[in-house]
Amino acid sequence: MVVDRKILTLDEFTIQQLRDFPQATGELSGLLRDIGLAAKRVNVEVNKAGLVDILGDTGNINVQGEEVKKLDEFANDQFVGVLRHGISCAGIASEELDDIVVFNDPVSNNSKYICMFDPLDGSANIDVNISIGTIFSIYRRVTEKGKPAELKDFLQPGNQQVAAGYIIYGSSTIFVYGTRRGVNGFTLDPSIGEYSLSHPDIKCPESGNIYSVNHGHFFRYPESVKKYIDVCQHKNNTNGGPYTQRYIGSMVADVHRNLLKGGIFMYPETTDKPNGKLRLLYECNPFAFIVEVAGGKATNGKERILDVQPTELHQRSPFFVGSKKMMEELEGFLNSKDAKA
Ligand code: P6P
Repeated sequence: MVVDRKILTLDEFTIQQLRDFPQATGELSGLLRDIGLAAKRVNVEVNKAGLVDILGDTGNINVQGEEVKKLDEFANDQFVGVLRHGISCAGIASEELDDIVVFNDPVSNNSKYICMFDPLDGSANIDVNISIGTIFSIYRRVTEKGKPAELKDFLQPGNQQVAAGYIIYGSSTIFVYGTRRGVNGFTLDPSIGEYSLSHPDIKCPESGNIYSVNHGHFFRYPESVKKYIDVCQHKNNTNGGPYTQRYIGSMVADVHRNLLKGGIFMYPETTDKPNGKLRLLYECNPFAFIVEVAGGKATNGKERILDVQPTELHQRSPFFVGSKKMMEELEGFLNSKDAKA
């Protein structure tokens, strides 16, 4: 039997990465495997949503003041459960939980990583069958191993991320993660129940023609952002062709498309949301890390977003992310003198 070794599973890929770092403990591989397992369980429910009583609201409101969907809660339970019972994570933070969860058992306390995630981003789209996703971010803890993790392990700038990724539950289920060595995508093969390498060494095209923004908020955006959107509507893009606007209100789907095809995703601050809507720690930073490793750029409108020192677990941030040349064109407007007026 000829085995095609080119089609590596996620586990084979992460273990092969260990070959290049003999001193590595394999903990990161284990953590990614745990996240992948939880995502498989979420995927099963997402794929049959509508057939079973898992759609709709729980009647609860999360720390963000948003209605908690049954699938949100289910997804959160899967990730917390797998990571708590794994051996590679000292604690987690989640969009669905007010505070950090420190696993505080001898094995978990001896883990060197913590993980933050949005267990099911875009949940408002669940009931209408639009692609949704899980976003995760992994840091090395800064507190002493052997002791319980603390809040300071989570309030690290995004430039300290060891790895970040997302799972998009769409026409297929794709697990994308990046480390400083690169970004790779793995498509879930239902026939073997494994994620198989399908998008090796993802690079974000330097330019593109897609701009993603919610036009419904247009008149509440800063003037500099309005001017850039005006360019997108009236002028050719940095490739020389016309722009196209694509925005489906599910960040994982919008950013995944732009990462592969080239484009820019914007969730600016507005007059009614001066800090924007998206969360810095488990939405903005993971995608900023992935897109930067893939060759793109990410900012909060004022600075490289990965350099922002977080102060609160669920703090929000304006967010602009995408192809290098498109981001540089946007920054020309954001940094212009009248933008600072
Ligand atoms: P708006 C989904 O609720 C989400 O957090 C992101 O996935 C998405 O990009 C954004 O909000 C959409 O927000 O205000 O455009 O509906």
